[in-house]
Amino acid sequence: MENKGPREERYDFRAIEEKWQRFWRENNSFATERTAGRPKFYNLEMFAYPSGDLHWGHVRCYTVGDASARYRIMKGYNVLHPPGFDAFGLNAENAAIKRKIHPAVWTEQNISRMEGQLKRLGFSYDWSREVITSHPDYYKWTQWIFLQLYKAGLAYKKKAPVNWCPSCATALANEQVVNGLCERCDTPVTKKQMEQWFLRITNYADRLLKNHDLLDWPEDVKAMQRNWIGRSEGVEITFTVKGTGQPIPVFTTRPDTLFGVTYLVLAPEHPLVEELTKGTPQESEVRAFVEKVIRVSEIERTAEGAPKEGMPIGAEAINPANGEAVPIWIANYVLMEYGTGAVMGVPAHDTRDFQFAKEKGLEIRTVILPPGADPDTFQLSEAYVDPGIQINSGQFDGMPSEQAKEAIADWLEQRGVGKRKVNYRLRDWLISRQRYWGAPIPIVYCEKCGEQPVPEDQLPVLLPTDVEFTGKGESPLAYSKSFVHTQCPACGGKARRDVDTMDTFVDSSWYFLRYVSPKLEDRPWDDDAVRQWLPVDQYIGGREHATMHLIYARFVTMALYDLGLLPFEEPFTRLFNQGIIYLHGKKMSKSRGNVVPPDALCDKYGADAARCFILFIAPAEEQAEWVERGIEGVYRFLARSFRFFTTNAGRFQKDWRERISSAVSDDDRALRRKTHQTLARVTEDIERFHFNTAISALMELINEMYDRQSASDPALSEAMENFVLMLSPFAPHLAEELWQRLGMDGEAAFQSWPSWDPNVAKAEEIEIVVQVNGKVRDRLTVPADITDEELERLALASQKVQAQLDGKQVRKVIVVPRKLVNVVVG
Ligand code: ANZ
Ligand code: ZN
Repeated sequence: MENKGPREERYDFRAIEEKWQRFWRENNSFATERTAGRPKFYNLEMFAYPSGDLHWGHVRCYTVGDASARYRIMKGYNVLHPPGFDAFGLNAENAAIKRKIHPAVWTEQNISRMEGQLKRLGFSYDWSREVITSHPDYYKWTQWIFLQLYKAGLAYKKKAPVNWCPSCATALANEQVVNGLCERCDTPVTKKQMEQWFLRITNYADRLLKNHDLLDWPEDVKAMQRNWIGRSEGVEITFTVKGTGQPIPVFTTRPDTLFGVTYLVLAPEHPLVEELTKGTPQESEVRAFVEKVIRVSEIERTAEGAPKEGMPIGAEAINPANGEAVPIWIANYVLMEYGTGAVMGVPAHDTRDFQFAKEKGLEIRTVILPPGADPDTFQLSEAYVDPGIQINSGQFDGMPSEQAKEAIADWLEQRGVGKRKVNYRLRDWLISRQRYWGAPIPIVYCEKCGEQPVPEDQLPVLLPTDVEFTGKGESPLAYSKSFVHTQCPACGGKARRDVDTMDTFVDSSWYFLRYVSPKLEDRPWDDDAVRQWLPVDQYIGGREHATMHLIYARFVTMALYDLGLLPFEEPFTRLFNQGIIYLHGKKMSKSRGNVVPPDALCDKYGADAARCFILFIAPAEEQAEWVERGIEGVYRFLARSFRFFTTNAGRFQKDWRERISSAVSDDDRALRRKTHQTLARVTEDIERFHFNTAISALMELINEMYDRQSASDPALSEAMENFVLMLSPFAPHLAEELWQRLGMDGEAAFQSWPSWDPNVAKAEEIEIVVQVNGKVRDRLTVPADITDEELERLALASQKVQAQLDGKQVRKVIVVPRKLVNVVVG
């Protein structure tokens, strides 16, 4: 029974939490140790964008990360667990436009607010290592990394049609366009010709794929990256323009369909289009079509079910396989940026081509017959896309199409009209942004010397302060005279700076390297510290970063490795994705305007309750709808735990280990069993990041402790001590308080994680008598806590019982709990 005496002390979480936060701060409790002879564990959560308030989505990520970090400390690791902010970005600038407050001021205000919220939640961060990407001592090194990539030929400038968000008034990387919409503001993305900087991530496409084998990551994230990279093996086949002989290479994954080509399609942007139509009657009509298509995004153009639009341009192409002339078309569904920007049309065997040919009245010629089909009567009602037998394919007739793929590729290669080729969907990473609040691109343009990198000793290229925020689509830096005009580092003559800033994903593609030596002034990182800490052992963050941050960071790490600047290729050994928190069915996020900050619940129930609650709400990897009232149950659990300890503190014996063997009562055995079972469960659950079930195991344990208060002091002490240690990763303030009140030395947070004795944890067993029609036929040894249903099932499954049944019907099964089962047959 719960003992509610008048002297009972209230669970004053406010006082407890303030006390321990002060203690941790004053003692630098979570400062990283570098020299300890323990294995290292780099535990990192994706750092936050300082949007103004921490919300429960953040709290979930950071609480999971903190439980993991605290557990690793207790497991004896030397843990690195640093905080930081991804502090550049558009919001700051939009706030500046709207509220006339400088982005730096807005950002710093938000950071200090969010720091306060993080500290209040009692996370075990080493605050001395905080990294803020908008500070010059950080972005100096972002610029330095750009220069290393530039010198290695991995950064280049190119004029290209880029994704343009008219609302954000900036160019976007392909990764930032989601279903044709701007990832930030959901505005339809258009195309615009611009000179922009790109990073050559495509050089790393194969390695980004291959290295997946090295990573302990969720399969779905790897799959998303695989799709994004989109590796595809095929053949580049050279068609020629009839009459002039100009080559038109096309990329196909299906050389086996080459004899079925009935037309050829160029992307509207293809350079041959203008050339072939100049001075022809179609010229103006073609130009009008091209202009219309160019403005539509790639995604919309190629979306399944999107209307296929196109027109013939009057010229013809020669198929190198059979010398046949086919009409050349242009169509919206062929993209200039993929393959060669030209496609051979095979309507019989490609769904898209089939639809297009039907609409445009183009010939459909079958060259692959389904296995077993009769060539004389076979009719296509839709594209046949599977393997089969070659027909109408010259010397390849009768060959299985899978084999013909290779044979035709060989044949084309031998004749010099085709070449095997691997293509990727992945595009080079566009990093120029026409915005202010980012790291300036460290390049200048000289009238005489052209493009020049800023010398490393002139870094950082500082953001100017004499800037107007217009949001009008040219970088605000372009209007800062003090910024734009500079000297050429090569000849000392007049030069202009690049006025764009870098995509903020460049900032976050290396921040995990900075934490190991965050204050270093003359280098981005200390090599010894890098060797000591990296790669990150456990990375924690949202799945939405699968194709942006997580690909970029891998690419930058690999590139730095190739440049000899890092001793490892993959930054994040193990990845955990916490599920998204929804509010009223929508993802909780600042940009959707539906954030709930943690403060109100922290005020009312405390940080420990907030932490346990967000872990308890659902399995950590699953999405969860935000329902506030669940916190009360968790709060009651903590308050009840506190009460148990205050009421029973007098019974606690520090030396219970020496006394425990004499404990033999039923209560003792039951309590000890529960303690050791809980240790086993909680340990396994934490290892697998199943924090919700770990917390329910602790709830069960405290219930058992209440139920078994008549157990001996040593058995009760064992339960109490282990309960506190297991509670510590989840509710660290309360755990520390209880630890102190038990009179223990040191802090709970730095004790060794307790182990358990499987013999003590083993379920108690009892013997059950099994009767058939009242006669004893068998005896079963079963766990004492077995359910009636399970007991009935076991009894009926007994061979001795089965032997008695002998075709007769079971009429009834009577279970007397813990004693007997009687099977009535007749
Ligand atoms: C002829 C053919 C016949 C094709 C057939 C498919 C089936 P993945 O797997 O994505 O690489 N293609 C090539 N370049 C294109 C471009 N720039 N824009 C649009 N489509 C393009 O797909 C490669 C296939 O996509 C190629 O193989 C080509 O169509 C088309 F029965 O060539 B195929
Ligand atoms: Zn110059």
